[in-house]
Amino acid sequence: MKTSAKMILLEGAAIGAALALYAFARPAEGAADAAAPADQATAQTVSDIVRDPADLPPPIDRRSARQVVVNLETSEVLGQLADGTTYHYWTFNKKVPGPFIRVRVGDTVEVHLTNDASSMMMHNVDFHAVTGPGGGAKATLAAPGETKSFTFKAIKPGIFVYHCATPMVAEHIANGMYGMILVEPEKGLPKVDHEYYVMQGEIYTNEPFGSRGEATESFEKLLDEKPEYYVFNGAADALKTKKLHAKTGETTRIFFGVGGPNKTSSFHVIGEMFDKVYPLGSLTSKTVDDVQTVSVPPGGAVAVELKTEVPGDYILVDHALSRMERGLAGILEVKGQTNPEIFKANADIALADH
Ligand SMILES: [Cu+2]
Repeated sequence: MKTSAKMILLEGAAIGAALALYAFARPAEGAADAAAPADQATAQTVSDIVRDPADLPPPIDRRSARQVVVNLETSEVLGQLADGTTYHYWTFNKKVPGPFIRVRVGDTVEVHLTNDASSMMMHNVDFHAVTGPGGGAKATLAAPGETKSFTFKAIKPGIFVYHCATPMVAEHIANGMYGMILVEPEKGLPKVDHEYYVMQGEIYTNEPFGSRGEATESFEKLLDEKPEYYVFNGAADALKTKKLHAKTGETTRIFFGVGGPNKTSSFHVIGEMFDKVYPLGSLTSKTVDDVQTVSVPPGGAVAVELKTEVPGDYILVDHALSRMERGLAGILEVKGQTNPEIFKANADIALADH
């Protein structure tokens, strides 16, 4: 009785400790000594952490499966969050989102994850394309300076999210640790003129939206799910500068995912309809045609295709439009001949003469 009570107490304490670790992420053991002094921190260069939406590999043209090696490096970098505002991001390969990984169904994927020696935190990766414990999270949990590896077979085609899954998971994701992996079906996807890679996330800062200087993370706002910033590809209004481009008559495919960690996106392009949607990121279900807005949950993804008919700027938004005021907007710039049969602005109509 005594022993079992003691064991329960010990187990309880262990669970408590685990929960505490889960609730409050701490720097990796021994890493605190490596912390840069404040004066060095202020001298730190500010990185452009924004992933260009055109930065993704081309379609896979091989017809057979093979072994693929994926190298990920987790790095903590000071990045530009908004005009005049920086933020200490945690990243895969120094950009948000992490690299777009493209494999084919049946491929055997060998993942190497290196946690940069300068990191303060432990990191890992959980791929939603993996069938296996934690999506690879446990196998890749790496302390600063360590490299971990695992191998998986991509048995299902689809568009999948990956993310860091180190406690507090929501914190690691909010700080920028998410990306997408496309597992192409055997015959690939239909050919299009352009492909783009866009992911939505939230950033929780102590300082109100728009404050200048280095913004710091707020646990309270994270747990309350009240972000100050909403971002496409890592930073406020980033894709207004790093635009998506197309010409009239061309078809554009956007791989769109939500890192989150918390908010569902009502993804919409102002002035367009999606001709084709691969709902929920499924590439084996029927596509859905002629859609205005598509709902994408955190940890979820979709592909949409649109043919652009009329030149102009088309704005990518989450149709929960208050978020546009907190940094969530991008531009698809369409060039080409005007197309008055489909759209034209009419001359002002004179007021009726009384
Ligand atoms: Cu992490």
